[in-house]
Formats: sequence, structure tokens, C-alpha cells
Amino acid sequence: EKLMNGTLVPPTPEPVSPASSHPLWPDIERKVASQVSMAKLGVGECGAGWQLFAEDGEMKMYRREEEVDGLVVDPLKAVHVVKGITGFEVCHHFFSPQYRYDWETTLEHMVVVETISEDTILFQQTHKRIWPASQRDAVFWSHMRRLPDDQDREGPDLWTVVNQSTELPQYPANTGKCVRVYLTVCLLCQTLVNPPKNGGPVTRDDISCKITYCSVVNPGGWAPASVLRAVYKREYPKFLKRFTAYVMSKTKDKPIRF
Ligand code: 16C
Repeated sequence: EKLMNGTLVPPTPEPVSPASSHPLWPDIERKVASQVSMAKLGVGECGAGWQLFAEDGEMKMYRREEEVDGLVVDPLKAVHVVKGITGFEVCHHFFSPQYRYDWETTLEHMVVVETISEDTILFQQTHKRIWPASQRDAVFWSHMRRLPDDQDREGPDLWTVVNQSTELPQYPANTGKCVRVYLTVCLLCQTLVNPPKNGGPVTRDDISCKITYCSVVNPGGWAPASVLRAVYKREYPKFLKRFTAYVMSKTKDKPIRF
């Protein structure tokens, strides 16, 4: 657009709507509340049947064997403690689309379908094929939020990211080469601060992040149970180690963000 004096005016950017006026908002509110309260429960507290299947240093991964209509949907719960990073930094790198190809090794293609607000995005993703099953895709909303501390602890607030499958008319399920998977994922992070004894400023040596990652993925269509279990036993530990190492490397020379 040109003003009368001939100078060029950049086009007005599309306004980003507040997520609370979006039709998905009631779903998001409900899901975030239920996922966060489940994630806060320890493996001993949330019912029997959690089996440890992977352990590496501070990282522990548990699963429950479950099937729905003959499909493996084993819920996963992982806990980890990582030095030198904050809960905000972990959630920021998990949520933000610009980093995803750097750490998400199962990803083939990612589309940001809609940025509902700064903290709420709709994604469509296609993932790498697992032989001999068909390739999978997913459509989900992703929401990041700071959680007020309900226990009056000293120290930084908790942060969470919840990813939840949804339906979008622009991306109908099972129409192309991909079978649609259905996922519910919750990443919950608590920053632990060891106040330096000399009273000096908090450095990355004084902080760590307690991470809880919970996920349920319904494969949406046929996939051999043995292959699926073998794949997630390999891929979940690989994801959590690679992703947390990535956050450490991205933040190590930067100011701490709580
Ligand atoms: O939470 C993670 N990533 C987020 C951002 O991408 C988001 C995505 C979740 C993806 C859910 C899995 C989608 C199907 C994957 C197909 C597996 C490809 C493996 C390729 C190996 C060569 O929340 C981190 C996700 C970490 C994923 C671990 C793998 C989980 C496998 C679960 C079984 C899926 C059923 C596939 C049926 C063939």
C-alpha cells in the first residue's frame, strides 16, 4: 500500500486472536486441567500396573500394557531430572515450531495450521513410516502455560505443554496414504533451585529441571503389537535424552529464563 507521499506501508499483520475466544478453548481448558493433575501423580499413586521399561541415570520410563479394539495404546509415564535448564526453557523448546525438526527424529513433515495465540497452536504432522505398517499423521492442538503453584512452595512456577489430537475439516483423517494417530501428551516441568551459599546470583550450576512426560498414542489402525512395543521402547528414551540434551545445548551460554 502507498501513502499519498509515495512511501510504502507494510501490510497490517493478521491479528492473533486470544485463545479464550476460540471454539476449541473449552476442550483445551478441560484437557490441560485433567492432564496436569494426572501428571502430578507419582507412578505409585495413579493406580497399579506401571512397569519400568527403561532407565538411564535420572531418567525412568514406565508403561502400562493396554489395548483398545485390538490396538496397542500403552500409556507412558516418564520422569527425568536434568541439570542446568529451567521448566520454562524445556517447555519453550518443546512447544515452539521453529525448533521441532532439530529434536523430533520421528518427524517427516510439520505444518502450523493455525496460530490461535502466542501459547496455542494447531499442528498437522506426518511421521516416519514404521515397517510393515502404513505411515502415520496427526492433527493436534498444542498449548503452553505457566501454572500457579498450588503448594505455596518457594521457587519458580511450574510450566506445562499439552498436545491433544483434534479434528480439522482441512485435514480429514485416512484419506491419503497416512493413517491418523490419536495422541494425548503432557509435559510438566518444575525448576529446582539450589540457592548459592555465597548469596551470589543463581547460575546454571544451581538449577535443575524435574520433567514428567506422559503420553498415550492410539495408532488408529493396524500395526503389529510386537513391532509397536519394540519401536516405542527404543523411541521414547531416545526422544527424552536427545530433546533434553538439545535444550541444554541451546541454553548453556544464554541468560536463565524462568
Ligand atoms: O511428544 C513428542 N513430540 C511432539 C511433537 O512432535 C508430539 C508428537 C507426538 C507423536 C506421536 C507419535 C506419532 C506416530 C509416530 C510414528 C512413529 C515413528 C517412529 C519412527 C521410527 C523410525 O507430541 C515426542 C514423541 C516421541 C515419539 C516416540 C515414538 C512413539 C511411538 C508410538 C507408537 C505410534 C504408533 C505408530 C503406529 C505405526
